[in-house]
Amino acid sequence: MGSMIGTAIPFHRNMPTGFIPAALADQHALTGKDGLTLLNDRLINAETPQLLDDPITPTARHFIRNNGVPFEGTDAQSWTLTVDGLVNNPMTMTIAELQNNFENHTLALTVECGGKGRAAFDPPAKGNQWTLGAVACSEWTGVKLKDVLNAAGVKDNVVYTAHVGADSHMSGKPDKLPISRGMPIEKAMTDNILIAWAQNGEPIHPNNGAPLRLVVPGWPGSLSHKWLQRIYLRDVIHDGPKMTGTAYRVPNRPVSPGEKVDKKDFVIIERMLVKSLITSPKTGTGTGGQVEVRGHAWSGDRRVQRVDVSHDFGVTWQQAELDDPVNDGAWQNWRANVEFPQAGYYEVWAGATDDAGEQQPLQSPGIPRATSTTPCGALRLR
Ligand SMILES: Nc1nc2c(c(=O)[nH]1)N[C@H]1C(S)=C(S)[C@@H](COP(=O)(O)O)O[C@H]1N2
Ligand SMILES: [Mo]
Repeated sequence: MGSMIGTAIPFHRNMPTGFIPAALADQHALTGKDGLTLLNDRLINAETPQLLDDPITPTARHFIRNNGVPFEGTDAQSWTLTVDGLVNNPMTMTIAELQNNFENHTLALTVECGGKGRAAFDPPAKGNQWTLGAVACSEWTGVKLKDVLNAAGVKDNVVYTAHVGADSHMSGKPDKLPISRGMPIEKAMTDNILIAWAQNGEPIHPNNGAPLRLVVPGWPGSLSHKWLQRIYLRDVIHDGPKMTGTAYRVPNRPVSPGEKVDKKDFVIIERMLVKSLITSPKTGTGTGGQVEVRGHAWSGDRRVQRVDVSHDFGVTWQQAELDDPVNDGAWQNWRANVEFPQAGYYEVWAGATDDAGEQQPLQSPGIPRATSTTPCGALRLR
C-alpha cells in the first residue's frame, strides 16, 4: 500500500484488516463511479451531485453508503446465502441455485438513505452531511425475498427479519458487525423486494454490495443489505447494530429542531416520506425563456399523485406532467415547461403529493425559508 501512496506508512500495523487509507480510498472505491462527491473517505460515503437526471440511475451514479469496511472481492461462484432462524427448512444456497430455483425478476427500485438531506438541518445533525444525492433508482435483477422466505417456510411466531453481510466493523474485530438491520415480516413478504445479483444488467458494483444484496424500496436504504450472506427470522424486533438507540430512528412525534428527546420516545423509521427532486436544469445554469424542468418523485410504499412546480417563490404553482412508476417501488419521473419572463435569478421549487394526500413540506421546521432549498428540491436559475 505504501508504494501505492508513494511513501512509507510508519503505523501500517495499526490499520484494521481491509482498511483502505483515505489517500487511496477515493480512487479505489470510486472506480466505475462518475463524479460522486466523497463525504467520508474512511468508510467511503459518496453522493451524487446533480447528476440524477436519468430515469434509471446508471451504476456509475448510484451513491455509496458504508457503515463499515466494505467487503473486498466478488467471488460470485462460491458465495452463499443462508436463510435460517425461525423457518421450517433452513437453507444455504449459492447464487446459481437462487437463479435456478426461483423466478428471476428485474425491477427498478428506489433506494434512499435515511440520512439524505441532513446537511440542511439546523442545528446540525451528526453523521455524514448528505445533501440531496443519497438516492438512486437502478434496475436490479434477482429473486423475490418473499419467494425465498416461502420456500424456507416462515414459522407462525416470526415478527422480524435480521440481515447479515460480509463487510467488517471499523474496529477490525471479526465478530462485530458494522450493521445488521431487519424489517417486520409483513414488509418482508411484499412483492417488490429483491435479493439481487445484478445492477443495470451487470454484476453489482463492488461498493453497492457485490455479489449479492437486498433491495428494499420505500423504506430506509439501510434495509437494503449489501454483501448479503444471511437472513434469519426472529420472534422479536431485531436488535442488531444500528437497530437500537437513535440509529435509523426518529422521534415518535413532531419536535422542534435541536429539542432533546428521550431515547424511549424514538421509533424505527419505516416508510420514507413523500419527496421530489429537481434534476434538470442544474443549479446556476439556464437561459430564461421556456425551460423544461424535470426530476423524480417518490413516496415510500405509495404512489405520487401530483408534482407542482413554482418559479416565483411559491406564489403560483404549475402542475407537472407525472409518469407512472415503471413498476411498483420505482420513482416517478416528471417534467414541466416553465416560462422564465426575463434573465435573472429564480428559484424553482417542486413539491410532491402522494395518493394518501401527504404533501412534501415547503420547508423543514426550523429552516428559515430563504435557505430552505432542500425539502422542495429547489433549484436556482440564473
Ligand atoms: N452490509 C451493509 N449493507 C448496507 C450498508 C452497510 O454499511 N453495510 N449500508 C446501508 C445503507 S445505510 C444504505 S443507505 C444503503 C446504500 O446502498 P448503496 O451504498 O448501494 O447506495 O446500503 C445499506 N446496506
Ligand atoms: Mo443509509
